[in-house]
Amino acid sequence: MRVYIDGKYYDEAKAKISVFDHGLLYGDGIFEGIRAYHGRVFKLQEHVDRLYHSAKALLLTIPMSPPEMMRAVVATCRKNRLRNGYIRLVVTRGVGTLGLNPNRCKQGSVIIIAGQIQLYPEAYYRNGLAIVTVPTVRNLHSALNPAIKSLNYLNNILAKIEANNAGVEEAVMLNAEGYVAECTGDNLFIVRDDEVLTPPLAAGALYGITRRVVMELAEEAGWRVREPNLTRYDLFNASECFLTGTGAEIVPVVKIDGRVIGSGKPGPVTRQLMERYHALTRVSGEPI
Ligand code: PXG
Repeated sequence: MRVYIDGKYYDEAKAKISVFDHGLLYGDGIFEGIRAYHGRVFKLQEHVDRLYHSAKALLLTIPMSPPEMMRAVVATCRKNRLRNGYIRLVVTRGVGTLGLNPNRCKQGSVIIIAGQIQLYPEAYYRNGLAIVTVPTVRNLHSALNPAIKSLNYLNNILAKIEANNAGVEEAVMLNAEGYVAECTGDNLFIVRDDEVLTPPLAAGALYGITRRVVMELAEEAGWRVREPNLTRYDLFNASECFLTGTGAEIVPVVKIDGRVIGSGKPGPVTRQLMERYHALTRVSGEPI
């Protein structure tokens, strides 16, 4: 594998970043996780736009333009002959001093890794996933806005540890008011009375690109899509529940905090959205 760092390609073993990079010292940086399907990068423009929005929020200057970034991603895929896989795009604040002042960092670093991703095991897509709500509250948007896809993912990692301790793979994170925000690496949806519902972004969720695609697909299929605040009670009494994310795609949820959701099997709306999503990934994206 050849890894892109600041305009050059390095062998995996030589792809290294300084220990004085503020991305390492403080989690001061941003990232994107992108998928390639059938020789096309899926929703590349949307991921690059979100990257630049994260950068804007952190006053982080990315040392290249968005079109240059798109070309670098495609070029890295080509270099690695990647047709189906996962692209991790990272921008760090760059090398600075041991103090946290970001102004001491002269230039940000851009890293592009084109590899593979471990999806959830196939059985979860067929049979559904059990998840739990966890005590770790989602970051307040007034503290560290969950819309920023920053390298500081400890809030999510703490929740993931709590999910693992409970013997499940994913955690539902609530915000400080107790409303559902999202999961540690996925957005959450429920189906109720022929409506497809997902928490509003202001509840403390990442502006998920898969979330947006799924909302569009659901509307096209004729379901009403809304973004109300949701409580645990709403999740327990949903007829269906599923998670969305670049890595996970659409994964059905059949149990939350021990409560069986709907029939206890992936529901018809979820299954139809999964089909429509896969169909879209077969035909759409930036050619490599
Ligand atoms: N919420 C959070 C906190 C995320 O990190 C999503 C929602 C889904 O957003 P997208 O735009 O991907 O639909 C994410 C994205 C991984 C992995 O390795 C995680 C994500 C993406 C790709 C891989 O676990 N999270």
